[in-house]
Amino acid sequence: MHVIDSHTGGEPTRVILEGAPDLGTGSLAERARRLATEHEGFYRSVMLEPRGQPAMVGALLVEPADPTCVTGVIYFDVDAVLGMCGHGTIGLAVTLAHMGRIGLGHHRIETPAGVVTVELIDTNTVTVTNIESRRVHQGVSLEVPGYGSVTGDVAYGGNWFFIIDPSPIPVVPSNIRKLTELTIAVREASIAQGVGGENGEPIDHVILQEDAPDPAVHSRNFVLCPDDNYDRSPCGTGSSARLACLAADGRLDPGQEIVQQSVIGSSYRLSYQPGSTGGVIPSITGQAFVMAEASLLFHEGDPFQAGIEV
Ligand code: PYC
Repeated sequence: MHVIDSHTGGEPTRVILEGAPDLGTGSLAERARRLATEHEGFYRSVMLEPRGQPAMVGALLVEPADPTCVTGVIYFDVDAVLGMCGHGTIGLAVTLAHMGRIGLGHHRIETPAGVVTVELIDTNTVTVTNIESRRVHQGVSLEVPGYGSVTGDVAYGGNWFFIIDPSPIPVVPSNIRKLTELTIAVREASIAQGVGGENGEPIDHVILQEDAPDPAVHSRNFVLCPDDNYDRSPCGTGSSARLACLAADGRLDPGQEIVQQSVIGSSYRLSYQPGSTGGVIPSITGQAFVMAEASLLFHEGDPFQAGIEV
């Protein structure tokens, strides 16, 4: 299996170029469902140690259904197939440029959540214009065992987010274990208490927000992903959901740019334009770097061919 690995603000993306199962034809959403239901063993083996690493997101390249797109892509982590992935799209654009498949300028990419646009600004810098993002519930209270009541917003940015602002625990690297435990408990409480998207979609990511001490930075976040790892980047789809909340609260004007930092201090520049159905069209600018080109080998006699499952 031929792969190219990159990182976006520290968050790894593995683009799969060859050797993946054939997902057939149909919409990207249908093919993503097929990947989720029929090929779990494939995507877990590519993400799990020893071939993968914690927090890694896979980007499986597929034929786009929309011929104006340079490629179709289906993102996944070890535990879920994702609707969209912002850091992954920045990593994918830099990887396609590294392969000579795209040049500087604008390109369309099809994802299960819809078509997104990337602008390759230089070898490493990309702006992603995401699908329309929206807040669907404001100020929802959850009873979180061991933590008490927490209040947050439910918003969509290509994945489903529960966003708590301000975080009850300081968003600093020394608290990563505590932040992880809290956000897992919040996600489990949201599922147990039936809090999700407008059609009952389960919350797959949880965000804790906090004002940043640096006046040049708007805020810092901690983002829990479906695989129970935290996003090393400020999370592109999470930042989109957050922009939808800031816009809905009148805390950020269209076109106004802010800097969003992750818990490890990597950053995105964010802004939005009003969407056509009451949400926002987010722009996310970040940097990615290609780290490795590799062939993954899966030997018959390898006891960890499927990855380390504990
Ligand atoms: O950047 O959208 C994102 C993302 C989702 C999961 C990990 N990163």
